[in-house]
Order: sequence, then structure tokens, then C-alpha cells
Amino acid sequence: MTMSPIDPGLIERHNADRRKHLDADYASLGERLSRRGVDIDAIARKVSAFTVAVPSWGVGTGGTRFARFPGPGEPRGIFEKLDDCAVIQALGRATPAVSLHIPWDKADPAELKGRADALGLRFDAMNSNTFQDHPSDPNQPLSYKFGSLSHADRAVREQAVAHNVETIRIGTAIGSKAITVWIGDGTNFAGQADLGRSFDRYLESMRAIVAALPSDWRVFTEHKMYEPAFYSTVVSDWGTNLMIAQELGEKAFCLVDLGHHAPNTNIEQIVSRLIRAKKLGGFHFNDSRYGDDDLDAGSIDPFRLFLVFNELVGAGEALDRLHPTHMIDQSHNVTDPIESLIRSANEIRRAYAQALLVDRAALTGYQDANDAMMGSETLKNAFRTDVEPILAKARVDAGGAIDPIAAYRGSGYRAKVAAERPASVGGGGGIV
Ligand code: LRH
Ligand code: MN
Ligand code: MN
Repeated sequence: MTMSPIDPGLIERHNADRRKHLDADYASLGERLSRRGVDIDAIARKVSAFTVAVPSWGVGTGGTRFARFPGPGEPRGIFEKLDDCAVIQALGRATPAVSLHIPWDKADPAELKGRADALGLRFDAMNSNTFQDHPSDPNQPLSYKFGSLSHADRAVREQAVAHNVETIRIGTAIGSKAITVWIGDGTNFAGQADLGRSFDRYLESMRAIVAALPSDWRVFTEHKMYEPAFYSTVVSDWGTNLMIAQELGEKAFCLVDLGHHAPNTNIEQIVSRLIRAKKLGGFHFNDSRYGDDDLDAGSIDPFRLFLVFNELVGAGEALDRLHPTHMIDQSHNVTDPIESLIRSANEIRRAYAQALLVDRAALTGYQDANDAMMGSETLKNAFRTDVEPILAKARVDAGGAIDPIAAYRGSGYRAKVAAERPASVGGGGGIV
């Protein structure tokens, strides 16, 4: 029996008040979709099966390099973070897995597994961290100031490799099947490091990490254009990332964090290319306006999110073979992180549902006839459809809330944990 930090009776009462309207909205949308030859129940089934992992570091308040403004009741460690993740899942029913970051979330693996099992959660890809120093870790005395996996000093590289191997070992004990490697390595000045030799050293380190992967594990390498390095970054773009994945072999795949590209980059085209290359490993979903803003998925440019899903759905079986993993990677500075994550998961599902509504046969026909207007209209038609009744139905049928943010506010969870968890100073877990 799963223990839920949200009273199921509360969700039932919440839904009882809204059920009639949802049923009417669902029937009305179903009628309109059937005129387009679409079976609403088939769409709802696919949406229900679609899940996205939440980042452990996302349930604490984030920050910028200028300041962090902690919210009330922030989780003080990984076990309280898991409690918050269970709230997100109880109400939204789209996020049954959590992605951990080591050493931020380091704890006894048996206890981690036990707590997650009790809460009905599981673990998605693990994340290693060699982008900051870990002075309290006796296994990591050397500094990553000038890099980690690509560092000029072999001893630092070996330490960084060993940290990744340890992260895999923890992940293996808690049922994860993948590790995501993102490094901050790069330079601030031309001439600071040799661009070619740095990359060679990185590849050599990654080969050692791949050699430590269990047979059923995958490794995702995550590219990012800049930050913390501002002149050059070792794993800077999807071209570099593809080279890496091809070099490292069949267990290696590229991870696309939507915030890690230059503004206006055509990310959906990158996704299409990586599917063609059979190297799309997964996503870190978020939204951005200027850089790696880590804003809530779909909050700035929902059309772009839809276009990414349009590529995924359009790829059909080619994508099924890749089974990319879906994770959120966000930093919540001004909202309650639980609310942001509930909403983001729903926005990601919305983009998926809308992409499922694209009339693909018609689209191909318009494309082949060079009918630019109707090709565009075919996508817009799907994007313009209000699929909220489908999303709400998927939630309710799985035991979640029709309006999960309203139900969360009604639950008083934040006030309850604020009383139990004294205000944190710098903690909350997360990158500043
Ligand atoms: C780097 C990144 C990467 C890290 C996370 C905290 O910007 O996207 O995925 O692990 O942020
Ligand atoms: Mn990321
Ligand atoms: Mn990022």
C-alpha cells in the first residue's frame, strides 16, 4: 500500500465538485475530434501512458548567481524532497519517477529505495556532478576549477571518472538504468586550453565511464552552449554531442536540454537529426527566453514545445526503438516548486496530446504539394486545440485531481511542511 502525503479523500472531494463539468467538456471535445476522425479515448490512453521524471533539485527553491530567496517549508534533504515529489505525483499523476543528483542526494541506497517504494516512486536517470567542488567528500579532494573529465591533470580526470562510477553504483542499487553526464568544463579565454586536446581527454574519460556501465544501462551526454565557461565549452552543442555518442558506442546517447542552445535555435530540427542518427537519448524539459533560464516548461514558448513533440510523434517507430527518457530540469525562483512541477508536467503532456492530433497524412500531402499555408495550418490546427479535458481525464482516471494546483492549495501541504521544516539558509538543493 502506497503512503501518500496527500489525503486521497481530499482529491475525491475535489473531483466530485468538478466531475460533471469535466465529463461535459470531454464529451464535447470528443464530438469535435470525431468530426476530424480522431478517437478521443485513444488519445487519452496515450497521454496517460506518457510520463516525465521530476528533478530532485527542482523541489527546492532555485536561485541566480545574485541571490536565492528560500520559500517556506523547503525540503532539507533527499527524503523530504521525495515526499514533495510524491505530492506532485499524487495530484498530477504524470511524474512517477525522480531523477537524482549525486552527491546532492547522496544517502544509503537501501533507504532511498525503501522510501521511494513506500511513496510509490521510482528513479529515472542519475546525474553526476563534477561542475563544483565537494570539499566534504573524502573521495574528491581535488578541485574542478579548471575542469573535470577534460582536465589537464590526469589525477583530476581520474577523480571525476571515479565519481561517475560511484554515481552509477548508487543508481544500480536503487533501480536506475541510466546516467546523465553534464560537465561545466571549458575556458574563459582564447589560449587558456587547447580545444582539440581537451576534447580528446574528455573522450578518454568518458570511455572509462562507459566501461563501468552495467549491461542494461545507457549513458546520456548533455551539451550546453556556455555557462559556467564563456569562451569555449567542451561539450558545447549537438554536433559535438553526436560525435561523442558515436565515438562511445551503443550505450551512449545525446540528451537535449531545451535551455542549452543559442536563442532562436531550431531545436525541433536538432531532435529530428538525432532521431535520424539513432542517438536521441532523452530530454531535460524547461523553457527559456535568453539562455539556460530553467523556466517552467511551456511557460514562454509553448509552440516550440509542441514542435519538439511534433517531431517525436512524427518519427513513429524510429522513436519507439530509441525510447528516449523524459525529465524536467527547472529552477523555481518565484513560485512554489511543487506547483511549477505539477504545471510543467501537464504542459509537457499538453504538447504531446496536441502533437498526437496532427493529421499526418494531410501534412505529408501538403508538404509534397508545396502548400506552405496548409502545411502550417495543419500544425496550427492541432496546436490550437484545447486538450485540457483529455489531460484532466488522464489525471482523474489515474487517481489525480481535476485541477491539481487548486487541490494542492486546498490541501494545506505547504503550510504543514513549513511548520515541520525550519527555514533553510542556503540549502534546498539546487544550483545557484
Ligand atoms: C546544467 C544542467 C545539468 C545539471 C543541472 C543542474 O545547466 O542543465 O543538467 O545537471 O543543470
Ligand atoms: Mn539539464
Ligand atoms: Mn541547464
